[in-house]
Amino acid sequence: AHTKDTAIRSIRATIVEAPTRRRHKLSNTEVTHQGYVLVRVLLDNGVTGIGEASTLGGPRWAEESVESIKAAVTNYLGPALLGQPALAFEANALRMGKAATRNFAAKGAIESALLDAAGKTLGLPASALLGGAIHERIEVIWALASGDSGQEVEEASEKLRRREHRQFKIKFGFNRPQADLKRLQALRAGLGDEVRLIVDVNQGWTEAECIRFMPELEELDVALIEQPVSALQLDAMARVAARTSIPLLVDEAAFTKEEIARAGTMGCGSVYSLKLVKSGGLFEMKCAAAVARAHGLELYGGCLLESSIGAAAHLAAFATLPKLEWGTEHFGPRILMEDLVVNPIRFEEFEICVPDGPGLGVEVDEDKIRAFARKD
Ligand code: MUC
Ligand code: MG
Repeated sequence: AHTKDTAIRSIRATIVEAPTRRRHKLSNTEVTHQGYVLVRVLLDNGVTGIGEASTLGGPRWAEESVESIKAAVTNYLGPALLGQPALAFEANALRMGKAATRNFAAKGAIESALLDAAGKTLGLPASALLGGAIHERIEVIWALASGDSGQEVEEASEKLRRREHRQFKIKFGFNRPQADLKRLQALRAGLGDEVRLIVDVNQGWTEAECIRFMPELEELDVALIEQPVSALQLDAMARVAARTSIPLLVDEAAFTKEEIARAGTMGCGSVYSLKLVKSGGLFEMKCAAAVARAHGLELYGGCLLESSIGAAAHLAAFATLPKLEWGTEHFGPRILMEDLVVNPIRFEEFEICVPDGPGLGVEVDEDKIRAFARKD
């Protein structure tokens, strides 16, 4: 239906601040609300599409803030696409690349919205436009980030009991390393030896701290260490990777394909975290996966605490990858007090279900969006 006229008529951006169930801490920030920019595209055929750009505590995890994303969409990226066919994904990405360098979260949200609108027009899931889904469900990790080990053992135990998650990522770096290690000991003791624990330091340690504290992480059978040192210290990260028996996960250190290639060549880690906020588009995220793979890196489906809208976009691409060794951490829909869609993504038997409806397969909850929209 309406496939003839997929010209892009309008692109609008709305800032939304959605409350989280608990405080979520990282090395350099903490959040009680998730800041998103929702991008809506309208095509000439009357079909609308939605995409989401996620941030964490302002322009801290990456350089983009909700304000900068909205400005980039409204003033530069949106105008570059008006009148273009929604299905011209590659050409539209080129146009966005000419209109603005980087601004990956903004570009990723627009492309997601175009995939949603195109999929709805064609009656196909976004994954079909990305090469076709190979997987219907993906193992899903939960993050522990309150910093209170008693509360975290309780939270994780509940997830285990409900058979929602059996792998946990523990956020490090907002305490002294010694305090974080105590917390990790308590988690290992409280959750048992079977549970897979991953540690994300979010660049919080120096190389010296890694040398000192990695043996303890090995002792506690940590499965993966994410971005222990500064994203800019590739040499240090490579030396750390060479010293420890635990694989390192490259996160903030590599956004673009070139950065992934460099990190891979230098041996900065052996797993890569895929994120829309780093790739700037779902097609580009698949290219990132290929480059990482070609450098011998395994793949991890990263997140930035997206709602079901952003999670659905990531899942559409993840589902098309032959292999995602470490599964995904798209627990974002469940950390929100209220999700932004009327049909939240389902979590079953330790897995997240890839939506299979047209487009992103989620339906926006307009009341929630009105309630959480920033009034400015
Ligand atoms: C990150 O650095 O991986 C995603 C989940 C979480 O707890 O932190 C983020 C970002
Ligand atoms: Mg990380």
